[in-house]
Amino acid sequence: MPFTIESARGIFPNTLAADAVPATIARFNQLNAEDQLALIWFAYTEMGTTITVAAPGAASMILAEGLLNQIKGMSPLEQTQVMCDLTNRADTPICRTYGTFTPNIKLGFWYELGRWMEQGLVAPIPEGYKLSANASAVLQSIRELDPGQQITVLRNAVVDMGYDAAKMGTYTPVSEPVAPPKAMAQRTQVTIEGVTNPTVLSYINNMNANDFDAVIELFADSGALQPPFQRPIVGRENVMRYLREECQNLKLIPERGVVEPAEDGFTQVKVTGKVQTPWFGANVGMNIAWRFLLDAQDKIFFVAIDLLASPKELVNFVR
Ligand code: 45D
Repeated sequence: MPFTIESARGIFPNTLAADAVPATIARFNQLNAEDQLALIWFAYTEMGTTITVAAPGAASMILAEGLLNQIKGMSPLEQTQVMCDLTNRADTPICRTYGTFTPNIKLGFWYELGRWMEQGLVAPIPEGYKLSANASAVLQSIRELDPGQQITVLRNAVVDMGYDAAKMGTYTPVSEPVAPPKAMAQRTQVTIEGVTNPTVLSYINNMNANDFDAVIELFADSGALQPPFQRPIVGRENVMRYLREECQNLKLIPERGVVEPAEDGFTQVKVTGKVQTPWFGANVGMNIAWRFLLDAQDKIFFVAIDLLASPKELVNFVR
């Protein structure tokens, strides 16, 4: 039977993803808005003592500026209400605007609000706020995750806030401008122990160069990319939009992999290694697997990116 996107998702089924991340988010979502806000505040400030977040690029700040200034001009009570609305995904003008932001703009928005909360320009989490027992338990679970999983929980919490853009009909997403790809002289070439497949190498090298035109050429027309804990993004046009909106300035550091024939002349390749996000740079190396399914023409029919459960998974090539 020929592969479908659905069946392709099951290649290398023994890959253990960090299920603690969606499990923690599900528990977080059960909490009331005050607890959610205070919990993120505590998690973020505790994290900040060991790993620092890089200031967002000027572009994402400018794009969030309108909302930020509107909030800065409010009374403390109104400011708290806006933050609760965002957390509750309420249907308000501010929540709708936030909903049009791509993840990096949402993160930049909260980065700035967090600084203003520290400086007293925006209503802080009340001094001595006591988390509920459930919220304390969720915070404790977050403390026990590895840094790559912690930052994924925080990112997902931020991405989920605001009014759900899927309910908005047509809208223009607010996203950072796409920087030109790296100059040829500045590009790096990776080597992957056990993998010489040119499509896979080219995928990694072009991602690292922000050369999304070259990356998309590697995909089959109806090819798909599945980000961690998400449904596959299907088709070149959709994948290209995702690359431009969410994948700038990542650093992919593959280490090793396996290449095997699959049905219908397809090839399956699993690569493991680290990925760094521009938000944390070399401070946080996420343990990642790429599970590629290449068609007979060596085009990417499917690639899943998994956040791995533990560093042990970096050497797990059991099928
Ligand atoms: O609510 O090959 C306050 C793909 C309190 C592409 C706050 C990839 C109140 C293909 C503290 C103010 C992309 C899939 C909030 C590879 C409150 C590909 C603020 C993988 C919210 C490899 C909180 C890429 C703040 C990966 C400011 C895996 C939180 C990328 C900030 C992963 C959190 C990137 C930040 C991750 C989190 C980035 C900045 C996980 C950033 C996380």
